[in-house]
Amino acid sequence: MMNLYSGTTDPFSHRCRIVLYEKGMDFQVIDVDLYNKPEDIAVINPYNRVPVLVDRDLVLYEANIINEYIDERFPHPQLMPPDPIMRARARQLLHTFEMELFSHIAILEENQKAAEKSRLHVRDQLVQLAGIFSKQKFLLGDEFSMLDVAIAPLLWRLDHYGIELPKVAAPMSKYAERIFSRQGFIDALTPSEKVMRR
Ligand SMILES: N[C@@H](CCC(=O)N[C@@H](CS)C(=O)NCC(=O)O)C(=O)O
Repeated sequence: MMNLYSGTTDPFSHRCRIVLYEKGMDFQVIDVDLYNKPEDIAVINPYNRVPVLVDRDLVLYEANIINEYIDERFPHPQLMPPDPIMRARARQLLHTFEMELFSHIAILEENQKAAEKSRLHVRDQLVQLAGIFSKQKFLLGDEFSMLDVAIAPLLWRLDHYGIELPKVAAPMSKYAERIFSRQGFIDALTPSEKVMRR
């Protein structure tokens, strides 16, 4: 059985939990309190961070790497596109999300002075992305994919991060609700995450 070491409020661990629950497979989530981190995390991940996936002899860290492994081991429903060109584009976009969204989330959590600039940057990026949803239901088309998994923990935490979407981004808010109503998403929320959003 796969074991996921997962931070109870960590957006990256949240991504992996979403994939595990969307796949409906057998796994165990081991809750990690980031304020009181057990020493064994540093033993299995040289960067001493969560999430970490342990599947027998295989130990993986980095949320997107873990998620691609789970997607390949349990291909139904498939979350990465089957076509190599589309899959490469999806990976490129996953990288763009890290650079343009999640690196700014790290700044706003750690550096109060730079926080407002990062909030505005994330808000503007989400406003730009909102245009996509006039044509399709999810980021890569009409099917839920790994791109939706990657952005969902951020959308869930917008209030928590103090980011307010303007009216022009209403399609983004509707898209977020579409994700939040999925059973896999609901099941993946920890009690601490459930109270993050009013
Ligand atoms: N790029 C990594 C980011 C993981 C990460 O930054 N994890 C943080 C929590 S948000 C962590 O475990 N930090 C260690 C600590 O807070 O002690 C991933 O995608 O998994």
